[in-house]
Amino acid sequence: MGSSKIKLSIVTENRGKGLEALKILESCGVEAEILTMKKQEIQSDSLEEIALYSARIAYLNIKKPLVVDDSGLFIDSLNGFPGPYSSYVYKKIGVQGILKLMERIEDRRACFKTALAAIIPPLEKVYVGETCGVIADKPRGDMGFGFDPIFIPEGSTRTYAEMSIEEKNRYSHRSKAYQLLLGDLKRLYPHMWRHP
Ligand code: ITT
Repeated sequence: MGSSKIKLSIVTENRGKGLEALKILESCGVEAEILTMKKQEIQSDSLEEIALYSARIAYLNIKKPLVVDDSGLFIDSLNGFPGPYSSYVYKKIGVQGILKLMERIEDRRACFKTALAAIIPPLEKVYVGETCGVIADKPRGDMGFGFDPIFIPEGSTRTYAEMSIEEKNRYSHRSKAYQLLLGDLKRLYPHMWRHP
């Protein structure tokens, strides 16, 4: 215990996202904190580019090891919409708006994707996690955030919003991206680990 020298800042304005990340990192023994800060975002079709740009700007401001995640919901029958525009679309039309667009559409397949940009000098890298599933017919559950009430991951019959954080983390796009980061951290920064 107590040998960790790096504290990782999870930069986000989205508390739900921050809590998921914190649980993943802490359960693996990496010390982390949520830093509630508005991300500077560029407009791009690439989540990876958006996340990396946001992480670089955040690093210039706080000069501490950090992660930024940019995520999106890609719906097959809508040609990947809302994808990188998920934040805007969520604010404008929300879960009900997506369900309306999906009315009478039989193909309900969709994937959530996270691009997780980490700047832990000298490491600067983007990790991608993806979980596919289907869009539910109606919202279900009151946990989580964003599009959680309408997304049912493959292998479950429940929406993300019907799952505790721990359970969502067993399926989620975000946790897959974090697992890749954790693999690198174990190799590169053994001193970050409280439990070597
Ligand atoms: P930050 O940029 O401050 O981190 P944000 O909520 O804007 O927070 P994103 O741009 O990554 O984050 O998210 C795009 C949208 O997709 C946003 O409306 C989220 O609510 C939604 N979203 C992202 N991850 C999600 C998840 O795991 N479950 C449900 N919705 C999610």
